Parts: sequence; C-alpha cells; structure tokens
Amino acid sequence: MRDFRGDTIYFIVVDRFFDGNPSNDLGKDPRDFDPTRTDFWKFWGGDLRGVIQKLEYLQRLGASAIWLTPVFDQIDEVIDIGGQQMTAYHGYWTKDFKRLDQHLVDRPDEVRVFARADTVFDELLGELHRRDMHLVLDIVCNHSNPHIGEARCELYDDGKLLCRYDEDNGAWFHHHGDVGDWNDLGQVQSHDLCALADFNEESFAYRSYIKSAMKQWLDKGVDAFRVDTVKHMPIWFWQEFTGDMEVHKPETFMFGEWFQGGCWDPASVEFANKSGMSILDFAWRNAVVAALANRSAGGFQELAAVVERDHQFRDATDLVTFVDNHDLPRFLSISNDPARFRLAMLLTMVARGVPCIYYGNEQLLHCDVNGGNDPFNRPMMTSFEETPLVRDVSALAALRSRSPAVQRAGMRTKWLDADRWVFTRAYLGSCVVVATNRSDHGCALEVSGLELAEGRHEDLLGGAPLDVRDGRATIGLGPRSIAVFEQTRALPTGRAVVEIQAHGMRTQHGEQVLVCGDAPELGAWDVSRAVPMEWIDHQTWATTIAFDLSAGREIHYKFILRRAGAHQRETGRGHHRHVPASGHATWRDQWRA
Ligand SMILES: [Ca+2]
Ligand SMILES: [Ca+2]
Ligand SMILES: [Ca+2]
Repeated sequence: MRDFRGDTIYFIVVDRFFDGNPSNDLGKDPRDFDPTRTDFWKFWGGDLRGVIQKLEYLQRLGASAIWLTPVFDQIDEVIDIGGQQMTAYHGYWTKDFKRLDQHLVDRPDEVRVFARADTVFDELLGELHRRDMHLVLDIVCNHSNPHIGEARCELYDDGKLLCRYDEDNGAWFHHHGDVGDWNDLGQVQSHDLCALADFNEESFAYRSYIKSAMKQWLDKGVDAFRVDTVKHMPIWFWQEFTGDMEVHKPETFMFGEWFQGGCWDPASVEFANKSGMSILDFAWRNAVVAALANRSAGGFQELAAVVERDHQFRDATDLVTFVDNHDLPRFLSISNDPARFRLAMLLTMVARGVPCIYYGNEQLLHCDVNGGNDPFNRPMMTSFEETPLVRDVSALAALRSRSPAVQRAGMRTKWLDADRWVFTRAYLGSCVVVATNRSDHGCALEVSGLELAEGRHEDLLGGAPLDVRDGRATIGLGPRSIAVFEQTRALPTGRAVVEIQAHGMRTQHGEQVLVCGDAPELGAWDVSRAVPMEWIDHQTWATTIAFDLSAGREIHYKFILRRAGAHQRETGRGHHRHVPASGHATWRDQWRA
C-alpha cells in the first residue's frame, strides 16, 4: 500500500469548487442546473477543468493529494424525494461506473474515459503527477442510484445497459426496501439507504463489473480510493475487493467511510484491522469539534482519550483524520470562532493519521442555513486568497512531508488539562513538540521529557521560541494558540529501506521492544546488537531499517520485549521475510505471545 502519511489530502465537492468550463453546465435535463447558485440541490457548474485551474493554489496550500467526489456518470433526472427536487450534483447516484459524468468534462465524447487517453481527466492526472501530487478517487460499491418515484434505477457498463432495478429479479440488487432497524446488521448491510438501489454482493456479475471498473481507474493512474459506505457491505466483500485491487496495483492507498467510525466503535476498529483498508477517523473529528467548537468541559482530555485508544488499531498512523466533511455541519457553522477553528485545523495537521482538509476550510468557508447541515455544508468556493490560515496550513503540510516523526510516530502527552495540551512525537531522532491552549488566557507550561536537542527551537507558526535544557522547557502560549517545534533527522538510507511494525504485545512505561534476527542489520542474533524499536502506542512498536548486505535476501527475525532487565522473546519460529533488492517496504507483524 502506498504510504500516504506524508500527504495532506484536500477533499473537493467538484460541482462546488470552480467552474472551469461553462459549456458543460447544462446536463441532459436543463432543470438540473441553477446558475444563481441558490438551490443547493442543483448543479452549480464546477468541473474537472476548474480543478486543474486551481492546482497551483492547492499546491501552495500544501495539499499533496486531492480527493474528488465521485466522477462517475450520474443519473440525469431531477427527482422528487420527500417534496424536494434533487439532482446528482454530489456524485453519489452513479448509473455507469465506467464513464465520466458529462457535467465534469470539456467535450461530450470525453465521458468515454477508458476509450482514450486525452480526456480532461487524463490531463488532471498528468498535472497532478507532474507536481508530485496524488489523486484519491471516491468510489461507491454499495449502491447505484435511487429507485423512487419516477426514478427507476438503471445500471450501465460503458454505455451498455446492464440491468434495470424493476426487471432485476435479484440478480444485481437486493430488493428489501429501506433500512428500518439500524441495530440489525443484516438490514444495515442488505437494505437500502434512502431508496438507493443496494447491490447484491453475492452476484458474481456485480462483483466482476465493479472490480473491473475500479481496476480500469487504477490503470488510468489513480493513486488511492476513498471508499463510500463500507459499513453497508459484509467484510468478506471488502477483503476480496481490497485483495484484488492490491494484486492489480500494489501501490494503492485505500480508506473507507464507516460513518461515525473510530476508536469508540468496535465494529469499525475490526473493519480497519481486517478489511485491507484504513478508515476515516470520526472519533478524532467528534472530539476536536467537542473540544474547540462546543468547548466541552473535557476539552483536550476528550482528544487525548481518542489517542489513548490507538492501540486497538493495527496501525493508527494511517487513519484519515479531518475536522469537516460533506455529511456533517462545518465547524464554523457549529461555532463561528475562527481562532479555535484554526487550532482544530492545525492540530489535525500534526497529529497522528493522514489529515484531510475539506474544501474551503482554509478560507473559513461556511453557510449556516439549517445549522449548516447537508447540503448547506457544500456552498460554492468563493475565495482562493493567500490568507494567514493558508500560510499556516502550508507550513505544517511542508513539515508533514519532511518529518518522519509527524508521519510515523505515536503521540505522547506531556501536559494535559481541558484547556491545554502538550504532546510530542518522536521517531529515530526526529521529533515534534505540539502545544496548544484553547482558553482566553495565556499560560506558561513547565514540561519535561522533551525529545528535542539542547538549545533554542523556533516555533514553526511564528510564536515564541523554546529553550530546551535536559529535556525541560517552559512553553509560553498566548490565548487560543498553538505552537509547533521541530527537529528533523533523515530516515536511514540503503539499498532497501523497510519499516517494520510489531503489534499485539502490551508494554508498560519503561519497557522496550527490540528486533533481532539473522541479518547483520538486525544484530545477527546477538541480542546486545538487537535494534531498539520506537514506541507508537501501548501495543505497537516500529522502526525503519536500511538493508545493504541483506537486500534481496530472505531473513528471519523475532521481536524481543525488554522488561525489568530481562529479555522476553516471542514464542514460535519467528518471522520470515524477503527483503526487497531495492526500494521501500512496510512489514506489519503480529507479536506471537
Ligand atoms: Ca462547468
Ligand atoms: Ca450523467
Ligand atoms: Ca449493502
């Protein structure tokens, strides 16, 4: 899987971002477009040309990956749902997973995206990759489009009719009606969400179709998938899906939307650990909004409590974190408090996980009609200015891209109360110290155990410098502020560089996990030369090792827990791995108790 931890994702609702080509604004049904941009359920004109035209802006912001709402061909009708006239401007009502929607392309024939390599979509990919940026394709496997009222749901394969919901006889879709009981897993997985025709994953024809479509998007050059509504399909489907995609293109990062998933929802944790993809971290979002928008009594203690549960995840460092998204009211609609919103954004940029900015966050975009609920959380992007927040995000995105600590380390709390939080992240000599204060008063916090070198360190966000002596320092923070201090050391280099993660042992403060093996780089079984690993959380340790002598060879190793001066080895026969001849790899191993 591609390592996205150095990336900053920027999530765009394409129709609401920028209109780069007015000639595609009218769809097949002209009623679906609202040139006044006041009817939030209609198309407003944003398209792929518009995204290309704003890539320079996004690059200046520090975005290194863009996630676009689904670009697949959508239904063309305006449909009545509960008295509201609705369109597929959001991209989640797909009728053909192998075509682009006509609202997004420059020329009508470009909708046949797999028939040619010169579409605006190809141009966007080329422009992204030229800038060393990545494209995250938003995919939906759970459902097609609505079967309600006049909408009868048809599905196409590059323009060829595959099936009609009404004449399907269960071959492609479940026909169970809407979910009635949300506590019944069977219903959640096989009933409809708001009359969206739910695919029957037992159908071989369906699985072949959806997998072949997604493989063709990977062949086009897509770098990652954001996967919609993962909780609404059985895990065996996802395991088959992620396995097939990984074989087809090993360098594909995948993360799923388990709505409200995260550390407090055990089923979502199990999904993250066993499905072959990461998940969006709603627990982080909810805690950051509670602490900084709602100014909850627990404050930062609620955020620290989320991080305290990272050990449940096989790897919490690749959870995708966010403050806002397209399904929840924006922070600024909940609380129009730009200073604390800035803290939420910047904290998310330097915490563990891969941060995802929702379009317009950096411009303080929000619309508060109906509490800012969907669809009012999707206003048109109106400003592309170089704001102070743009500069701060850009500084931390650059830090993320260069700092092994920000990419790979766990989070150690050094100071915590409801209003103030100081944590450090340290990994192989790299370190960041993050300190934040949500209160209306300044403070000076005495902290110790900092992993920074002796001497003066500048705040990357322009605040007071930090003088460190013996790992101790006094951090001065103004009201509603955040400070970030950095020490960056390059990761080891060699013919092959491997990140080794061990998960599943339970360690206490003061204990140490090491890796020892037959390779000279792992101490050649001499425990005194075993490689000490870095603490990630109570149950996860990791390190990065450069292999020269052992590059291209089979090796054998074990993890060792140093506890109270004694060495406790894993049981069993150890781990066997093939070190690549060159390049990078990540090995995720389970501690054998
Ligand atoms: Ca347009
Ligand atoms: Ca369409
Ligand atoms: Ca389903």
